[in-house]
Amino acid sequence: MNHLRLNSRPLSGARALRAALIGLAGLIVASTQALAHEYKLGDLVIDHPWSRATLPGAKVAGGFLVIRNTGTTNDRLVSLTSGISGRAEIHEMSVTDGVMKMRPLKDGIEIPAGGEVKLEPGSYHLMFMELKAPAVEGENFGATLTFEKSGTVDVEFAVDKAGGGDHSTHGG
Ligand SMILES: [Cu+2]
Repeated sequence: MNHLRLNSRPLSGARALRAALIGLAGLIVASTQALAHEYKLGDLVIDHPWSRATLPGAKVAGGFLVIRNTGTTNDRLVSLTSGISGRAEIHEMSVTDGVMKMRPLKDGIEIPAGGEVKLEPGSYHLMFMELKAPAVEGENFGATLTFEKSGTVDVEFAVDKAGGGDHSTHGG
């Protein structure tokens, strides 16, 4: 999550303070809702839900995020809903005989105690289907995630550019 790249040259106290303040100001400017946001639900931490801008006429959009389980019991992401789509599913992308395929995980994804699960392009992801509205770059859309033990949480997906997904721009 650290966006600062500190200069390795030794700094005097005053210069170091000034550099720190400038860095902090930059960090505040950079840390808009779209760049870094997280949610807590019981022992779960949901980090930076994001999506990609959809192309005209697209009927589906992906959803990506990281879920950390700081507790001592496993939990499970079992379902989600969103106003942006008629339905939403939890998917897994895999390569079978050299062909990328995705399939819905009807039992959801286990979030192991003390562990984390990354939903990211080419792997586990959320799929918003039967889109009612486009996902627009720079905007957010809401969704409700349901976990087996922890219950439900409302989150906002930050929409990146179409084809975006370089995690270095997302602080994680
Ligand atoms: Cu999918």
